[in-house]
Amino acid sequence: MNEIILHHYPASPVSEKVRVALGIKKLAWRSVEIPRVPPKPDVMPLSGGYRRTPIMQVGADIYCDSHCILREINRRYPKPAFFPGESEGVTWALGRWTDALFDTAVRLSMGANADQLPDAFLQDRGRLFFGPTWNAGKLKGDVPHVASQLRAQFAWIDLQLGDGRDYLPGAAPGLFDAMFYYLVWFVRGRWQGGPNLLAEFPQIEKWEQRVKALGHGKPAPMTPAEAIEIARKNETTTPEQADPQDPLGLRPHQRVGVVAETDSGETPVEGVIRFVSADTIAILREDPRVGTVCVHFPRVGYRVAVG
Ligand SMILES: N[C@@H](CCC(=O)N[C@@H](CS)C(=O)NCC(=O)O)C(=O)O
Repeated sequence: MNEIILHHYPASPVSEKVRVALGIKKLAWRSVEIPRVPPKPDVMPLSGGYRRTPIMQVGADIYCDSHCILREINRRYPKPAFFPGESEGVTWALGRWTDALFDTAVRLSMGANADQLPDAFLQDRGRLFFGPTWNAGKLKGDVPHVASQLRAQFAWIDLQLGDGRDYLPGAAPGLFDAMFYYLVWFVRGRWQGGPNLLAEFPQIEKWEQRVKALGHGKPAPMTPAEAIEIARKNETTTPEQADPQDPLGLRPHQRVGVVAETDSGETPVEGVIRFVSADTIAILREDPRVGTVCVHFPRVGYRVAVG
């Protein structure tokens, strides 16, 4: 049972990053559609409370956050390369930049659409992305400023593509394409000013078509019940691993809680450490519907609390 199962919904931009990455790897995968807002009753037994999208499942291993997902896809399927031209380190670093730019794009889209968005969605995302003191009026007033931030940073990529390369890493597509494409996809589709802003960047627009043509690999639908059954029937394939250099002194069998290091009001996921490294932490947890699952998180951007 080594199938990749992606828990996502079509309109999710971060899922689009992962779908394009699956396209670059030309992979077959299973697609479980999940709700856009909580409650997510068929996701929580798998993730232990992590509520963001997307989540990847392989058997009884659950991967939270696109960075963890992309690392795992690359570990399982090294070819075709995510990093043509040996640019792996810098690509992960650029992923942090595109994450920050995603927050900028969300600010723009929510500010511009605040009056049209369903209230439940607006309240949920406002709290999640902008913290407990967020304010729709301020978001609306900030739209021109935020557009100026996005425009200047998109211009860097247009400039880079201007040297004649077909893809961001060079002649062949790579992970950096997926990491920037989802922003273009989001800005074009979810902000009225998007098409106009993008029209300023002819190199980005030509590249956008090339990346779109890479596709999403081969998705086939799966029901949430099937995914839960797969988790229940399988055992984790993650080995126990310690890291003697870990700055927090984390070690296997310790009970911990893991949560995104933002003021987003998310619940820590609790469990017992199975695997710890500089990049990843994986914890074992139990749930009556799925038995024991191993939930993986990136270290960067996540806080681990012992006890
Ligand atoms: N750092 C996370 C961010 C994921 C994220 O914010 N995703 C959005 C959707 S694109 C989300 O979770 N929205 C709330 C939800 O789906 O419940 C990652 O890279 O996966």
